[in-house]
Amino acid sequence: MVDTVSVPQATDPFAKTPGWLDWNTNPSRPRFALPPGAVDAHCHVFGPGAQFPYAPERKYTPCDAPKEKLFALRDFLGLDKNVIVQATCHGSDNRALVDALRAAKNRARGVATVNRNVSDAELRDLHAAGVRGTRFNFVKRLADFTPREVLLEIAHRIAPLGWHVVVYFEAQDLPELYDFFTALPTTVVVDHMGRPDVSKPVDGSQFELFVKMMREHDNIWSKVSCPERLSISGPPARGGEQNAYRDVIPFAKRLVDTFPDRVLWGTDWPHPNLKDHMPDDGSLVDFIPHIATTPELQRKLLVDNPMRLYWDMSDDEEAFEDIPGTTLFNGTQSRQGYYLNMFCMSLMKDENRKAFKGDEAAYLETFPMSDAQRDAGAALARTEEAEPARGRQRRQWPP
Ligand code: 0GY
Repeated sequence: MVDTVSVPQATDPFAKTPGWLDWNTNPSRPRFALPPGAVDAHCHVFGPGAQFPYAPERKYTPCDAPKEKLFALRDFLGLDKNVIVQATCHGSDNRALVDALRAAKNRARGVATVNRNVSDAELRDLHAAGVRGTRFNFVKRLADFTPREVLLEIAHRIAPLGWHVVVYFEAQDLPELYDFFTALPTTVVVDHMGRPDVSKPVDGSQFELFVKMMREHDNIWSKVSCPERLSISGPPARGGEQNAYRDVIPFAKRLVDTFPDRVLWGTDWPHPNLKDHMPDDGSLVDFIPHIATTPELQRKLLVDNPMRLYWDMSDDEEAFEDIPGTTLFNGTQSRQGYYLNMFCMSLMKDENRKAFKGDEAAYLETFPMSDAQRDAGAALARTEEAEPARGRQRRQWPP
């Protein structure tokens, strides 16, 4: 007879919220060809909980959605970059976000959650990792109330870094939040169009208030994201569905048409807290041409606007008269070139050059490239890889 010893089952500290829907592991390949350099400007990473524990104060426990899966989706859909937004399940512990940003090597930027106790050094570290904004959440099921004066204090702390504030709220709360949002000292980016009730008319009083806020305050931007959360009529974007979420189109299209330079788009992967279906991310990409109907609007929505806001770059494509055979750079590339030149000049010192030649990795450990230099190197390398014709235009000579 064999003795049996009963071993207590380890309980999972991060058991998912009952009814939780996991992200789609089998998205369709989009039919819409994204422009080169397209940015998913709203997505999240969750955990993994064993490495980056979920916050004790969280209102839900998600499935893990680690950075590797996010980057795989980015590549599969034909996106170039991500803006990763700190999700409430991680509270103000930004470690999972920072880890993903560092791993993305300039192909991601972040929006963190910070509280009033954050130190200047912590803010600087977040900035160095790629954070460019902080998020204020007014959706009651997601976050506890924070007094307005505390949020305003935080906004003033982050403003000198050039960061913006992302706000998440529901349309019925806008009248009460309006004065607070319009008094913020930074660019303000609204998540998911302020969550309008899309059963109401697109020119009805609720959405008009949102449009008025954007019209009268040119520091306010909107993400035209999350049709899967807003749609009432559907049909849901399952398995390559091409006509998904028709009732959301007039709202998103109105914002793209009216404010083409202040709109952003994102997948919202891994789609927290959805209740009845998990969208096919490929179909979400196919939603884009319904709301941004020309190549110019698509380029602004997906490339120019997020690059300006998150990668500190203009899209100045002006070509200059030049010496025969030299490479023409636009404004962005000139700035990148400048940073790289500065790095190269540091190597004019003999001892630096010897050290660099001897052991490049060790040299970069001792004299790390600044953020701007690293960004510039990575961006130029990618431009070359992705679109050689646009990145470097050889001038014809004679003309
Ligand atoms: C979204 C939407 C939601 C959740 C969060 O941070 C979050 O937990 O943003 C939601 O439940 O509506 O943008 O991901």
